[in-house]
Amino acid sequence: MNIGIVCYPTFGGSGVVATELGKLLAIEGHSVHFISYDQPARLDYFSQNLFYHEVSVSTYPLFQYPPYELALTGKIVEVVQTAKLDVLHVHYAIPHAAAAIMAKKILRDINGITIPVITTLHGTDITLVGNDPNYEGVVSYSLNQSDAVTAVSASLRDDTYKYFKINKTIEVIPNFIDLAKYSRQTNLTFRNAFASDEESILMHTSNFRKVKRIEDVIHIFSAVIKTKACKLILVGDGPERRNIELLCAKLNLSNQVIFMGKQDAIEKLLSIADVFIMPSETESFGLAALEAMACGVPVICTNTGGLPELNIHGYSGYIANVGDTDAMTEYLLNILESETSLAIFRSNARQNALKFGIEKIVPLYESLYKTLLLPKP
Ligand code: GMT
Repeated sequence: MNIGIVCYPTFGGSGVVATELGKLLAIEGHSVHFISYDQPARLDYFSQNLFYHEVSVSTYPLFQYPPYELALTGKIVEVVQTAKLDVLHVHYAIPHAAAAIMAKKILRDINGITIPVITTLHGTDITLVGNDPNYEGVVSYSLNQSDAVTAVSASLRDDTYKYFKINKTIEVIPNFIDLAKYSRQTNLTFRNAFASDEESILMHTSNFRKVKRIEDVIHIFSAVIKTKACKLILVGDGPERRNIELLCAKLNLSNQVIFMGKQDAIEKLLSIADVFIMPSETESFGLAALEAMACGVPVICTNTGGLPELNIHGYSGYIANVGDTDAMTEYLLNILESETSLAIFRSNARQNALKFGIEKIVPLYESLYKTLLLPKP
């Protein structure tokens, strides 16, 4: 098949999922054409089956807001024809679904070409951004006009039905992970560069947006170190980073909290962590938590969105109410109570991640593409 994938090129979850999906489809022999405004961050190697088409937006003094969506629509129309795409898979509804639907109609009306469009919803496109009254009508229309819509968790599917007027079935296809790449790689020298043998390592990775509630990570850490010697490693960058640095300074934690910034080899860092903390306000799936579990790191998270579909309370980690840092502190200390307890949680975390192996989930997308290619009865 010739498959077009539209995504954000950044380190954010939807871009990562789209890129990893495309890479595996290419390994299986499909030709995969990425369409984005920059080279996707995880598109980090050459393959004869992988192609990248850049969307460039021309500026003009009149444009306070350069028309990215139109440039994207034009690029989709072009790539569908030149690469003879069989299907177009767009990740994140805004503005990708709307651009894809406009391109689909142009191709049908002007070029006589039919291109099936699959829209995959990732989370904030529905829960934070999408239900803004300015977008709601366009998002509902674009989803209803898509040939198939998928959501990365049952919770996100239900939220979509709640916030939008959707008249079609939304299929749940959870996110996935490459279990060979994401597995614990013990490296004591690397670990000792961050913490002594007596200290545990707590970790959080994110794009440092408000929705991640990183201040809760800091409050949990400051409570945990009263009982257990620990270091906290924060990976990623974003708008909240400065506030969090200031909070650490205020609480006198600057020497125990390490800010790593954006990192590529996240599996190496996760491999030295003992517990992963994700206290998000909302989280449709929590790919970062899955990456941690695959590396054998138990997860403390909130009971929001799709997280309870991913983390099993008392098995692969613990789940608490949003903002309940006392409960999260208690659960975390419970995991770290003894070497035996930590070893059990570690092993359970990895075991739980096995359900989301890339080789189990990617065929679900492939069979969805195939259904859309069948002639309509
Ligand atoms: O909020 C982010 O972390 C980025 C955002 C994205 O689309 O890039 O993540 C969303 O999609 C990820 C991949 O499906 C999910 O794992 C995240 O849970 C989801 N984020 C939220 O719902 C806040």
